[in-house]
Amino acid sequence: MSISKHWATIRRVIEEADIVLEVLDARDPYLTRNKKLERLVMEKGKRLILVINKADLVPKEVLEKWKRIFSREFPTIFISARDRLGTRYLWRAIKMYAPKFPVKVAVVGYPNVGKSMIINVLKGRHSSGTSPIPGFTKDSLHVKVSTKIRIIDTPGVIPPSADERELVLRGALRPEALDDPIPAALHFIKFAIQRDPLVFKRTYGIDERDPYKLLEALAKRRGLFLKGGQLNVEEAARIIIRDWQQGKLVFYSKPEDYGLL
Ligand SMILES: Nc1nc2c(ncn2[C@@H]2O[C@H](COP(=O)(O)OP(=O)(O)OP(=O)(O)O)[C@@H](O)[C@H]2O)c(=O)[nH]1
Ligand SMILES: [Mg+2]
Repeated sequence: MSISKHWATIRRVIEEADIVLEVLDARDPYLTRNKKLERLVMEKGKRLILVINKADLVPKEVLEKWKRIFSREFPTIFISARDRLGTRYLWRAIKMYAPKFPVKVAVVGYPNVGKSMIINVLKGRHSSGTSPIPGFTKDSLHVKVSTKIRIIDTPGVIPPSADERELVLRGALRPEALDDPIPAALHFIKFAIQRDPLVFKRTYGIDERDPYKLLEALAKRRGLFLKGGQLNVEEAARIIIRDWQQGKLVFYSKPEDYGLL
C-alpha cells in the first residue's frame, strides 16, 4: 500500500473514532511512537491512549517508568495482548476516557506492534456479541463488542516512511522486504549491543561484538553456505531481523536511553 493510502486510512479511522489507541512495542515504546499520528488525533479532537503492548517481553519496573513518563502527555497503559495480561486496564481506560457511549475505538500503530491481536482481544471478551456488519458501507468498519464499545475493525498502519534501518529497529519490516538485509542488520546489531551487550550470546550462544563477524558466526553456526561455499551472511542478517520482529530476540530500551527521566 502506498504511503498516502496508509495515511488516508489512518485519517478515516481517526475521524470515525472517539478514542484512538496508539499501540507501542514495549521493547522500544519511544521509537514506536509517532508524532504525526498524535498530532492528527489532537487536531481532530479525539482522545488518545498510549497502549504499550508486548509487556511480557520487558521487566515490569521498566514498563512502569515508561508509563510514568508518557502519562505526562497522554493516558498510558501496558498490556500483553498475547498473554491477555493487563487487558482489564485497557477496558477500564476505554470506559474512563469515553466521551459518550457507545464509544468507538480505533487501533493504530506501526506494523507488527500487535494491533490485530489487540483488536482480537477486545472482540474476544464479548465474542458472543461480536457482529461484523457485512457490506461496504461505513458500518463495515465497526465491530460491536458490547452495548458500550465498538471497535473500528481496520487497524491504522503507520506507513513505513522512515528509512529501512529505522524500520528494522522498530521491528516493523519483514526481512523479505529488503533487497539487501545486511546494512540494516549491521545497524540493528550495533544498536542491540549498545542496549544489551549480551543479547546475542543469550539468543544464539555467540559472544561476538563486531556486527559483521557476528553475522558470519551465525551463518557458520546455522550451516548457512552459498553454492560456492562462502558463508551466507545475507541469510544470517535475515534471521536476526526476523527474530527481532517475531520477539525471539529480546532486548529493550529504557527511558534513560533517550534522556527521559
Ligand atoms: N510477545 C508478544 N508478542 C505479541 C504480542 N502481541 C502481538 N505479538 C506478536 O507480534 C506480532 C504482530 O502481531 P499483530 O497483531 O499481527 O501486529 P499488527 O500490529 O496487527 O501488525 P501488522 O498487521 O503487520 O501491522 C505477532 O507475531 C504476534 O504474535 C504480545 O503481547 N506479546
Ligand atoms: Mg495487523
